[in-house]
Amino acid sequence: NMSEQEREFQARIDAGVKIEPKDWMPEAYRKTLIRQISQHAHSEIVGQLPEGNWVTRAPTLKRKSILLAKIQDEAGHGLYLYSAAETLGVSRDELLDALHSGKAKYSSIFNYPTLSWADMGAIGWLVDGSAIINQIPLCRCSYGPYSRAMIRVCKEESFHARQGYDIMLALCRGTPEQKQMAQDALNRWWWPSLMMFGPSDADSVNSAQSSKWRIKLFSNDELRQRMVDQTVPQAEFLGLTLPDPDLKWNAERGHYDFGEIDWSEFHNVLKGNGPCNKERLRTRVKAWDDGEWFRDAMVAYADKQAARKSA
Ligand code: FAQ
Repeated sequence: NMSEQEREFQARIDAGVKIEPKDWMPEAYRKTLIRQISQHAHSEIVGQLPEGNWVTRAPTLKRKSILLAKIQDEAGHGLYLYSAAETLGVSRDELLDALHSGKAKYSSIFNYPTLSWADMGAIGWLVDGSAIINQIPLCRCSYGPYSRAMIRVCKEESFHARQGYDIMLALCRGTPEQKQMAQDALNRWWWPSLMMFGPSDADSVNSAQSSKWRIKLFSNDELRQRMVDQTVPQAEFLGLTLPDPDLKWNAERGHYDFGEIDWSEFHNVLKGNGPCNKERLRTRVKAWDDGEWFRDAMVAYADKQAARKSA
């Protein structure tokens, strides 16, 4: 029992027409987009923290400047995405409140610790690699501002993935200890990276509606499979082993079969009980509080300029 307006809206989506901020849209479409885009923005912002831990410990000046540039890109993606969410009628303050009070979700992946320099390699390779696989289709999603934001974001993510793989390559061509560091990082980041794609299709509550609205163009499991198929040969080239005894090429399917994901771990991280959830949130809130004087100064300056102009 769709209304006439809803039928027209769905017809535009089916015809591949982009929905723009001032167009009529069902309330649930608006809500779903605010949910996904804001979670995505929060992920970019919190996602700076695990890598931020390694800026002062990067092995060379070159690696340090690359890592800094990458982390700054993530900040830019976050701001871009908050702007896209704001076009849907929500304020940035509301979104940040939800993040800082622990109400909002952000990607599970950023609740794992970064124990060695090799983790910078594994994150770029696997986490940014997964982000690209998830986000390339979003460049064609139905909501104009989100789809356009994704184009630049994906270009930058591909630089991030390359720099990560380059770190892994350097370590794997180094001493046996360095190669072992790379293997250890891969062992720890592999399964959490597969969890980034979300619950299995059978358990994904939002998938059916989001697909209808072309917010999702491929299912969680389809994209996860794409990630596995793409990454296995890359691991082989590095001479590293993926930590999954069930991983095997399936000629009939034309894909790699892989083992069962530990969904209890996934749900535990989503509930706030992952290894670093509390630390990440604490660090994020502290950064926000520490920046208050600066935000206040900006507002005071803007007020002064405005007063001068009207005087
Ligand atoms: N972590 O019904 P579905 C990056 C939630 S990349 C936490 O399948 P949906 C770049 C989900 O929100 C990472 N929560 O949901 C970077 C939902 O909860 P809700 C960010 C998760 O939305 C790299 C519930 O579970 N990328 O930051 C996760 O249809 C390196 C049920 O799930 C994006 O956000 C998870 N892994 O599909 C930065 C991409 N998975 O809201 C720094 C855009 C699921 O009902 C360094 N987002 N949940 O309470 C999406 O494509 C989708 O939102 C999915 C989830 C695929 C993540």
